[in-house]
Amino acid sequence: MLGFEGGEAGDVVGGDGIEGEEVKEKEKGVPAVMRCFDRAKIFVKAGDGGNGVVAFWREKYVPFGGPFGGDGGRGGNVYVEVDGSMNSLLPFQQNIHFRAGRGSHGQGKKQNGAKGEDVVVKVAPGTVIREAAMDGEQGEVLLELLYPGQRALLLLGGRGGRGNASFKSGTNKVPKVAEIGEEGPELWLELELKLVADVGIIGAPNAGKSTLLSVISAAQPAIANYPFTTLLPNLGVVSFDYDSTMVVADLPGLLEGAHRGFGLGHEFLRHTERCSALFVLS
Ligand SMILES: Nc1nc2c(ncn2[C@@H]2O[C@H](COP(=O)(O)OP(=O)(O)OP(=O)(O)O)[C@@H](O)[C@H]2O)c(=O)[nH]1
Ligand SMILES: [Mg+2]
Repeated sequence: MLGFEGGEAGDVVGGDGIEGEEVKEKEKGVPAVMRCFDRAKIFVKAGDGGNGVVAFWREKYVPFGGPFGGDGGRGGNVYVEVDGSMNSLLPFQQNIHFRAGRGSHGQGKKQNGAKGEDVVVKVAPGTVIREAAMDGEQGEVLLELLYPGQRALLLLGGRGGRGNASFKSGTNKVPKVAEIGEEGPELWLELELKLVADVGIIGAPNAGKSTLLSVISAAQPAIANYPFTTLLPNLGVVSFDYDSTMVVADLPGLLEGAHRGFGLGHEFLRHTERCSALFVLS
């Protein structure tokens, strides 16, 4: 069975320097495929606003036409959306910068600039988004997205600058000023995936967890007679009835001493945080 007895933990505390070295090495040993599957760091930037413009109405038979400069367009927004077909954060290995388009500048004849293009960051269901850690302190949680299709506004684009037509007033009929657009905010984010499952199957390596999932659902996880066949959690849907189903997650094996970094460690247990029931196979 899984051992988390107090005596074991006591050994670690009492251990000498060599023990500590070993622990560090083990923690680094988490396979790369697992590290990037459920964690990612990305950069998002909302679009800058377009500049306003100084222009005047010039037309035959229209003397003193007055200020005629249009406003700049607003910068594009950054949205986050849950894509139900994604089940990992692997795409963020390739692509980590997301920048919304900038607003167009205003033009003469009171033409306002077009709005910048929005950017939509697609994430897997169950993703927690927090600000990137600063000075070792963990950032604040900004969003938690659970359901496919769920969409949230993360950053609002910068406002466009006003053109000189907007500054016309009773006391200043010929304003020769215009604003420049506001800069769009930018942010580094840390994404963390916690699978959305009703039941989690945990247990010792090679206990038959994947076999169980393959029997009760249509999922086809890798099954083999050696420990740590499963490196990434597998999901399966079990249907009881026409309209009642549950999602079951098969997780990697848990060894005695996982809290010290043995086996794959126990970081992957965060995927069980949202499960209503845990099934322990030993
Ligand atoms: N005899 C017997 N063998 C089983 C049973 N269930 C699974 N096995 C075998 O046990 C081996 C390991 O099964 P897996 O389903 O890969 O085990 P796992 O717990 O997912 O293992 P890891 O993912 O490596 O941690 C396979 O060779 C299975 O054929 C069972 O009920 N009886
Ligand atoms: Mg397995």
